[in-house]
Amino acid sequence: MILRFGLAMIRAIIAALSPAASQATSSPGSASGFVNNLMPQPSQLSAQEDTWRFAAKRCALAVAFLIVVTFAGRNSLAQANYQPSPENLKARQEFQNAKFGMFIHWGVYSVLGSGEWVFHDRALTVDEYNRLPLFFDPENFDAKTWVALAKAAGMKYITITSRHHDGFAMFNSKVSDWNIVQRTPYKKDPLKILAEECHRQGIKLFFYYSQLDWHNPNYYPRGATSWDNGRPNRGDWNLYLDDYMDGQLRELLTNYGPIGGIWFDGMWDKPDADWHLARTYALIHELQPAALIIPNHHQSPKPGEDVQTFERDLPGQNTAGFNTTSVSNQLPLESCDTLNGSWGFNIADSKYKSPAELERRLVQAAGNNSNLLLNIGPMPNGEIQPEFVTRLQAVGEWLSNYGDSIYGTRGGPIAPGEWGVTTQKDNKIYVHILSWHAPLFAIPPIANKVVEAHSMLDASPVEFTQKSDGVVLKVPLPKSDEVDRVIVLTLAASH
Ligand code: FHN
Repeated sequence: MILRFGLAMIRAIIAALSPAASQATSSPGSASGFVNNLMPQPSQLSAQEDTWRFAAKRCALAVAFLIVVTFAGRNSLAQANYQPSPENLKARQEFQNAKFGMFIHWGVYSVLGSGEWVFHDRALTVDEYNRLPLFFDPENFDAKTWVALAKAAGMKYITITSRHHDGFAMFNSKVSDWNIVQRTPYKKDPLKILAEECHRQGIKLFFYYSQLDWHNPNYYPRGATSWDNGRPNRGDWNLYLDDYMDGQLRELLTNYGPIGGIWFDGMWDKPDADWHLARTYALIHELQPAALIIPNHHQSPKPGEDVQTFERDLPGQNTAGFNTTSVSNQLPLESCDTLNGSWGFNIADSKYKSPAELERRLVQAAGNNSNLLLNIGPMPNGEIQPEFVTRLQAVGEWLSNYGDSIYGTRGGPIAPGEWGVTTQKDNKIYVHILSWHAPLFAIPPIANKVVEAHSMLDASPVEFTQKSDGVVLKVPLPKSDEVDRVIVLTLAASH
């Protein structure tokens, strides 16, 4: 619309500046006279008038072009000139303080126990996939147990798939009947139940929302992951974004109380498409200013986004091949990973990470100034498999001793390395030693004077010497099952 408006403006300005136009309005004459007036002969204009009009026309064109570029860019790219509201800035701080979240991939795909990409991986048709919801009846789903488990693990927020790439809404959506209430024997809205329980237990709830859709015909032109699954070779992209997607987002942001934010995924399927981000981001920030927009598009952050997230890697790393962009020093950071190797329930995946690996991962995330969002894929009956439960509980136990060195901290003053990381909070630096082999441990210089050092394990004092070229800590060798030796350094107040 803005583009059309801009073009109309250009036309109007040119017409207004055209000598023919002024002549035409001053002496309209007959129809044929009007046409003639639009095409004045060069001889009719003085050279001076000609130059002036040419310059004015160029100037008007430049102004109109600027209007078009400014507004069209705003519409098609992202929420330009976005100024986060005070509520949003506060929510960002709280998000950073939270440090540890539970990621949940749960959908009708869980029935097949083959992960959330099974629709695509088996190249099923839409008609075939439509049968799946008929078998989804999570009779043992108990929101209280899920939220209690997150809390026992020391997690402070939950991010759950409101819909994945199959487009199936795991909530009561009026926008389409492709949803859990209308298509499954369960007939209830688990997100509503979960949201209420999260509010009761003081856990923030975020909704994962896939922009990529393998089911809706209006997701057209289709993207890189498409296959011939029986959808027609036509569709209305604008309808998909503005009516369907924004309609569902409006539901998620109005029917579930205050939510933590929206975790977007799937833009990478059509990286060059116009996703109407300005519109969608503005809608979210308007409905809930404190809701954080967390896009997993694997690109640099765009205006309107509130958190930069990294898939299967810490910020700045790229072992998984997703994270090629630089790390923002403005936005809160998050890194997501799986507890075994899968996102959605995978019956054949037993590659569970040990509690020690998970704890290490959490420490490394915190030392890299990032949150860790750790994924589990519940089973189709609504239960969380015991292999996940025991590991999460073990991490929670570890956090009950070491939480002070994680929650509410930011990345510390020393660059993370193979040896470990530092975190910091107020006048404390937490030195997390993840690997050491000698009784003395040296770290680079710290600006403030260290006035005290102790081990978090048993509060025993740690001997240290601080010189201009660094701090040396005397650290007894680790116990065989020790994951992280945390030395707390207390700093003198700076003058
Ligand atoms: O394709 C998805 C995948 O299924 C999963 O949801 C992860 C979570 O970060 N994101 C996508 C891949 O980037």
